[in-house]
Amino acid sequence: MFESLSERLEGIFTRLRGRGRLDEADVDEALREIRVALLEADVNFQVVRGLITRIRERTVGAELSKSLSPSQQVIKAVHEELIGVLGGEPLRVTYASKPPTVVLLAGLQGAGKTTAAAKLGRWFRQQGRNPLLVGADLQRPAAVVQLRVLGSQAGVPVFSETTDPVAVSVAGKAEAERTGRDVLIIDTAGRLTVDHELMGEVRRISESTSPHYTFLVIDAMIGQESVTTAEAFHAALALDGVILTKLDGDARGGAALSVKEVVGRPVAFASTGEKLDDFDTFHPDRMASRILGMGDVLTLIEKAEQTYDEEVAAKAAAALQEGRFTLEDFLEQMQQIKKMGPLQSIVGMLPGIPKEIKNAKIDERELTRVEAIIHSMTPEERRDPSLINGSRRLRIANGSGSTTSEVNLLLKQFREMQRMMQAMGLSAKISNKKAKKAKRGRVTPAGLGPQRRR
Ligand SMILES: Nc1nc2c(ncn2[C@@H]2O[C@H](COP(=O)(O)OP(=O)(O)OP(=O)(O)O)[C@@H](O)[C@H]2O)c(=O)[nH]1
Ligand SMILES: [Mg+2]
Repeated sequence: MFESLSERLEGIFTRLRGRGRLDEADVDEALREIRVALLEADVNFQVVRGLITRIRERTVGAELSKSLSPSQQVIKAVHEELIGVLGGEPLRVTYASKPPTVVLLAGLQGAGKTTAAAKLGRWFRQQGRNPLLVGADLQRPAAVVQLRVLGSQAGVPVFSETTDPVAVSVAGKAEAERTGRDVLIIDTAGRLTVDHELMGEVRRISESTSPHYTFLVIDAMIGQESVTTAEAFHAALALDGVILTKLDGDARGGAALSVKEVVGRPVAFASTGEKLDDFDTFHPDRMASRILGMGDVLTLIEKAEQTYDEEVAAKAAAALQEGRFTLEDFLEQMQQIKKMGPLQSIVGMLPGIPKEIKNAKIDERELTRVEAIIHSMTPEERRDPSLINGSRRLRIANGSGSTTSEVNLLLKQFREMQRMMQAMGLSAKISNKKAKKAKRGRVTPAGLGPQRRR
């Protein structure tokens, strides 16, 4: 998706950059081309109009930043406005104080609801939750079977019974309360078009389960059409967001770029394939960067500057120097790195990194799993992993949806890193002291004991 839009925009920007100074006519011409590119990508015309107006306001006649060239200024404005159109901030799920947190999925036939339900189940497990899936699609007998198959692949139990969709959903919620499942995901029947009967059904399910999140599942492949459908669903159900599926297809991407503005609700999750792992929260900033082409140094540097919290880095460096680097520091560092966007692009941005490292595959899902494992530990365990015995290990594995051997592997990797860092910290200290000692002409370095170990 977005390939042709990306190519078009890149072409426009390359031409802009080729000019030394830009006058108003240059910018207007570029904006005209951007407008056409967006319309051809199937973005809603009103969305395009708003976007172009805002970019123009920011680039023509406005006070230009001293640090950026005029063409960079345009690129920056396009980038930031795209992020806004895509929804700004990614979704942060807040959980119900009285579990379960109920998530209701609705959508047209074949949009990808059942697949998304299982993927969401897996995603919640990775967040350290205990979800329960409810098969409330009783239209087709095969629907519940499909959900059970996907649920078992995701490691999430499925509740269903052959009563009626509302009764199943209510019973599913009671079952979650009874068995201590803290997230309930309800998969509902699809419909060919916005049809009154089925819409009434999903509305009754909603009224009787009071969902905390109601997501509309939309197939990105059907373009503008899906956005109009979304408006109808929103009127009936008060949506919280959209789950956009089949982003791996060759859709032009207009739906992703229009949903937020037209429906007034953001894309919460995006599905990029049939596999359970092809799923994650939707990140407007990463998507905007992807649309503009990741080769763009400006956006990457800007992002790195914005998100890398120097304080955290300084704290970790100090911890490292003192030879105490805990799992908490480790997690904090990883979260910083994740905030900067796809790892691959950051590595690609750094100068002087050997090609074989740049091309190495960095698996962000691996990071997500590590994060889930660390999140499932108590603060004491994070500070002192030696507390983690067999039963604690099992609890952590269950809580994070991983296996005990994965927990073991993480602890082993962490110990190795800690040892490496202690060695580095120690040698930094020794060379510091040596330097000072040499200056003062003293012989024995005092107080330079071995590093404190945990
Ligand atoms: N390529 C690709 N295929 C997907 C994606 N999500 C779902 N699919 C496929 O789309 C088809 C329909 O998915 P379902 O999850 O059954 O859709 P549904 O909305 O539950 O359909 P109904 O229950 O009939 O309304 C299946 O073949 C899925 O494998 C995706 O992100 N990418
Ligand atoms: Mg289904």
